[in-house]
Amino acid sequence: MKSNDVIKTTCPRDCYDACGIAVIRRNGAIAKVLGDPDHPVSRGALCGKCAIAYNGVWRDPGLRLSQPLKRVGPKGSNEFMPISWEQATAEIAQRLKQVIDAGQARSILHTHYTGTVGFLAGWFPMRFFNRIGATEVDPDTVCNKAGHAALELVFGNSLEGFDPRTVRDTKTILVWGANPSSSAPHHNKGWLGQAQAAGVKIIVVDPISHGTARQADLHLKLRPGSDAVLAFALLHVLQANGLLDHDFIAAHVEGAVELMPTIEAMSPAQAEQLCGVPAEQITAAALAYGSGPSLLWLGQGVQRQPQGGNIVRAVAALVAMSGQLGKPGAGYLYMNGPAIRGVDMASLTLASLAQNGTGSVSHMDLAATLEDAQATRVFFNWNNNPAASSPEQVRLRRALQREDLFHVAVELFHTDTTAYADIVLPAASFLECDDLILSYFDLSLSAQVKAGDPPRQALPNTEIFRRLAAAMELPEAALYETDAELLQQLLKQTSFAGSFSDLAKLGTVNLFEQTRIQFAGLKFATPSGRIELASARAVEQGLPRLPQAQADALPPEGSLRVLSPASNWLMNSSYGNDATIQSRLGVPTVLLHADDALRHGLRDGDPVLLANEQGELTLQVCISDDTQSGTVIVHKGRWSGVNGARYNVNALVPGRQCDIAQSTSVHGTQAWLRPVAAG
Ligand SMILES: Nc1nc2c(c(=O)[nH]1)N[C@H]1C(S)=C(S)[C@@H](COP(=O)(O)OP(=O)(O)OC[C@H]3O[C@@H](n4cnc5c(=O)[nH]c(N)nc54)[C@H](O)[C@@H]3O)O[C@H]1N2
Ligand SMILES: Nc1nc2c(c(=O)[nH]1)N[C@H]1C(S)=C(S)[C@@H](COP(=O)(O)OP(=O)(O)OC[C@H]3O[C@@H](n4cnc5c(=O)[nH]c(N)nc54)[C@H](O)[C@@H]3O)O[C@H]1N2
Ligand code: SF4
Ligand SMILES: [Mo]
Repeated sequence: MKSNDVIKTTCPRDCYDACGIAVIRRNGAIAKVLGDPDHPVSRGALCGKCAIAYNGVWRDPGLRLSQPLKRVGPKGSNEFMPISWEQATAEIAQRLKQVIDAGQARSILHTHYTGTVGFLAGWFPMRFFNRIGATEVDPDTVCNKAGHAALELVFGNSLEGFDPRTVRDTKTILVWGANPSSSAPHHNKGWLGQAQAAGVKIIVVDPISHGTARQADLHLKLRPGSDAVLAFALLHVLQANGLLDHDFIAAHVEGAVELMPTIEAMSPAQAEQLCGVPAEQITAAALAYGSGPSLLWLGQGVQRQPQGGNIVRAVAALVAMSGQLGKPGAGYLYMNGPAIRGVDMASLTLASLAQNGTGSVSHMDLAATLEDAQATRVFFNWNNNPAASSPEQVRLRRALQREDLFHVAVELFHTDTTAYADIVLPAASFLECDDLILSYFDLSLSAQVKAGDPPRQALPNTEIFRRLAAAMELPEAALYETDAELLQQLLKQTSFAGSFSDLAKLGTVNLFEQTRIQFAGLKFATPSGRIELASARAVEQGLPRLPQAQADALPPEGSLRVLSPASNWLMNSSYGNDATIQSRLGVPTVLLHADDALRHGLRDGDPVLLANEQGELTLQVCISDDTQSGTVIVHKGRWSGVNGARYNVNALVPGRQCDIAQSTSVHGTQAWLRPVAAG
């Protein structure tokens, strides 16, 4: 008789924590998915949502897709019949060839994103799309592109963050527009909690009183979209108190002198008017941050504002002019990317396979692009659920009903998006294939290890795209490399000396023995080689040369700002089909400040319509001081058909681009409240 055994693997969600997982197997089958007690981050516990989902929906044979399906009912009806892999790949290949042979390869559109951040399952399929010359819906435009583009302008690199271990030399941590209590629960309790216990001062800048903000030493609860004003006021206090680092500025910063008049004009009292944060809190935060050494955790929520690029450039000025960079205990983190660990993404995605180039569109234009019969003849979605996650939800779902659109979905589950597909291909989950995970918070490398078999005919993303390449008779060997070969090649690029099976035994390794200093040589990949607060490249992009001290106007009378941040119980839209998660979530709510509730004559538990020119949602009022007057919260990621909801908050979100890189401005959404009609 076989005994129990344990497989160490890694959570591949798009999450700062990258938890180590222990899969308990009984007779070779997965019995339980738990946190790895030996893992430095998870320390034996997964977050609540994954503990439920990995032992629920993720392994529920009744809910997982287990064979290729072909649509038999009208688009959106969710009526399918099973077909073989051969039939599915042959039909897809035939349609793709038709389009490519007609010189219309660019009208093959594909979306992909956060289903998994595994290197193979997340990026190998790009080889196929590059080879056929398809158009990619730029994934980051729905999430974090503005921040990347702005940091790229200023520092020449957005993918080099602080090494979290440097915190031992830190006095203050500024958490700006991130919500670790929800998006990084282990680092919230572990890294941040331990730092605070050791005397590090934690300051949070966020319009919402989330868990991390409530635990912080100081919470600057600013108005949404007013961050640039706050950043300039903090600089004002530094200037007034001799805390600007003039030596650092002289040696490494472009544009500081040009910014001085704006800094001098933005007193804390003036900023209080514009961003709603009491002047004395601004002063206290500036003195703590400026004294340093200080770390800045620059989150992804803040740059989803209409002026997200300007905000990030203004906050970057705070880092640069206070000299909080290039020394122990200082730095900022947006993300730690693969390149620091030696991994060359381009070697995996092979853009060089594109013989006639490829195309790219923003997620903000997805609905319009899908509507256009010339622009989109074929649509693929893989690792992505755009009918739940992307803006203009009503319009987007209508576009997906186009009878002449050939739509292929590669998924684990029937989702809001697969409902419209012509062919659905069943994918293996992370528990069912090997992969590599690189945390974007620290500098580790982790193995994702196969712990069980996929349901019936489901296959890993990599194998699905190898089969599609074969059905299309594409000749390039790179399209057929095996997972084992890919893993070996990637590992070779890192400083890890062993094989994949060596890494699998360890689970996670840190690739740097010593704490790494961010931008240690103070060399920046900008045209000047310096930190560019004044940026000629910004001007070329139609942006101001310098960050501006501006705040968004308040919503017009009768309107409210709608923030749609992450829920503790969902990972984007993932897990929304798990029954236990659904009971934790309860009915869809709108969190409303007591002042707004009073103004609208609403009480806790009342049903209400939240509407704008995009659409409307029926929600239950939840009066909460998490939010502030003028701003409501509707969490992202709900599924249709659950608790009576037809749409989620993205039915209210326009496809408006923010000020940079065609990125999302989801947190600039405005809507109004209406009573639900009686009867
Ligand atoms: N209103 C509002 N909307 C938002 C946001 C917001 O703040 N507010 N945030 C945005 C952000 S930050 C992001 S990143 C996007 C994310 O949007 P999405 O990328 O759509 O994320 P998910 O909703 O989790 O969908 C991922 C899908 O991949 C599937 N999947 C998981 N593993 C695999 C696999 O191995 N193979 C395949 N083929 N599929 C797999 C899952 O079942 C799931 O349906 O949403 C954005 N949408
Ligand atoms: N539980 C859970 N965890 C997740 C996800 C999830 O859906 N659920 N999604 C994952 C993904 S894809 C991502 S990208 C990461 C992102 O994780 P984070 O970087 O933590 O970013 P968000 O959680 O999107 O937003 C953080 C905060 O931005 C704030 N914010 C909104 N507008 C403003 C503003 O104008 N100014 C300031 N200062 N703050 C503002 C919101 O109130 C929110 O508290 O989280 C990941 N982790
Ligand atoms: S989603 Fe994040 S917190 Fe939850 S188990 Fe995965 S890595 Fe850990
Ligand atoms: Mo994201």
